[in-house]
Amino acid sequence: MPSESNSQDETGIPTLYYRPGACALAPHILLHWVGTEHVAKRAERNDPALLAINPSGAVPAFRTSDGRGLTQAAAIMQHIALHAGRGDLLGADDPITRDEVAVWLSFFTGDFHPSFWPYFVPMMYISGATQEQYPAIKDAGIKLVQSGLAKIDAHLAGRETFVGGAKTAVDAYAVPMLRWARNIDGVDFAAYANAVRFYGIITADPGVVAAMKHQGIEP
Ligand SMILES: N[C@@H](CCC(=O)N[C@@H](CS)C(=O)NCC(=O)O)C(=O)O
Repeated sequence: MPSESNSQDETGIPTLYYRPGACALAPHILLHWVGTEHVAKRAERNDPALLAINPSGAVPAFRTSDGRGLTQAAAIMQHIALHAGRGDLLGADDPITRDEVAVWLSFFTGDFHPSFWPYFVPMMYISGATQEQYPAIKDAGIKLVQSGLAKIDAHLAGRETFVGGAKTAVDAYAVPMLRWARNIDGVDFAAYANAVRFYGIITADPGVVAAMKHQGIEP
């Protein structure tokens, strides 16, 4: 189990900035999988240490062991895996697996994650939106989430991991995404049996359990 703190930055120790349950949970899980000593620090949007890395205040943000600031979950996960000599978590041992990891990480970060935005922040989608317009905007987001879930569910038929026969960064990223999907109104997560089965398996993983416990969240 890697040593982990919630309260302080320590020189030379990589630091992940997160908010509970946000997509930063994915690199947090990866830090546990690789066993790297790290600090995982809850950071509100106005936290100066977070803003120094990402002026938008979005998480995840990451301070590397040599002091560089990184943003973007996929880039942070690649750094964590490669820095720990765990290229296998990116499919590095096999060119086909590597391509598939890239495809699924891009799908999750570029397609599926943004499909939740109309639901979570409907006010972003119409200038001067009124509250009466929110249900229609949220409904559009729910349809996007359902479409993504159908694709995920079909892919997971007969599989315990997204790519190849062992865990990769994709499985870590799937955790916060499927957790959101099962917790929003309007999505019948139970209807996606393969996704439900995968989520049950992955949330019993010790690294996932540890990261969720640190963030104070339940599956
Ligand atoms: N493309 C970015 C997306 C980051 C993102 O949208 N983070 C969300 C949380 S999941 C966030 O912090 N949003 C701004 C906010 O909550 O104020 C990534 O992959 O890291």
